Amino acid sequence: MIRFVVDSASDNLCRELVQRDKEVYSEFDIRVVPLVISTDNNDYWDDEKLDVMEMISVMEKYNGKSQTACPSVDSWLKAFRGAKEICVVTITSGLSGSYNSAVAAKEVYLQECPDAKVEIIDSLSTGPGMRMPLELMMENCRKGLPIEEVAAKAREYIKSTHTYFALQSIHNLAQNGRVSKLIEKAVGILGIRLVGIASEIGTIEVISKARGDKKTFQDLMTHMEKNGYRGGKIRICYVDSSDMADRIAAALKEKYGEIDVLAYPAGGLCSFYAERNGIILCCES
Ligand code: X90
Repeated sequence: MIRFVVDSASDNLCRELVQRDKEVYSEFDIRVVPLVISTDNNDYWDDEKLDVMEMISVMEKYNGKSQTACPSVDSWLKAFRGAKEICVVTITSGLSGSYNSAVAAKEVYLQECPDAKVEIIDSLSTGPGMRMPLELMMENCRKGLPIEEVAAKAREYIKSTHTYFALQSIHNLAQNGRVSKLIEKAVGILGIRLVGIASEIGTIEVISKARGDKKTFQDLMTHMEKNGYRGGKIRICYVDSSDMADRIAAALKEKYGEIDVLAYPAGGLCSFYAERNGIILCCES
């Protein structure tokens, strides 16, 4: 059986999802490797014990510097050990060292276990953009496809999806050098959201600065449709803003009929960067 290993940017450990996916978790061998979010006083491991909303509230009051760290080679290795066939999905290599760390772990693992097969997939995205290829891999695994094909299809699939986001604050992204200071200045103003898309190389690309919920919503929809969305699958994670996610889901259902859409709270890593009222959405095309 293929073991799936993902880093915690995939939101997989968010309590609601674990609860919801109980059967999936018992059917497949899934391991989640945590990233860590740190302040001068605290390390928050992004695992099932993390109280995400509590962390967000502390961060909002905290004036010092905070940062994140991707999984070490060793923590990937620990998650690999014992498996013969492994498919890994990482957060985008355009913003994190997680992919490189997983690749390094693969090299070590193949020394230990030369006949193992390890496929590392760069999601070029985060959150729902990691969950979507993972779901596809599970379907193809159920169909009995060999690991090479499971991975190849996931890589192809990633090219046919888009990740969008709408963020009310990009303080943590800017503080950690993931967006330019110039972009940061444009947000910060009350009621303005930065609407953007994951670029082809998995970095942050700005679409617009939207004032108010209605405009945010319109800008998202316009770009999704412009880029080819026609009623395919959608996954959304949100930080304390299920209303925006529900609204998007309802509008899409009205237009396209019964679509496959699922919204859930973001895990620790995505919540830290997307911040309160942020949403990240991934859709087919
Ligand atoms: O290695 C690490 O420390 C993790 C660094 C993660 C950096 C950014 C995560 C961004 C999360 C922002 C909106 C979605 C962006 C779309 C992906 C290109 C949320």
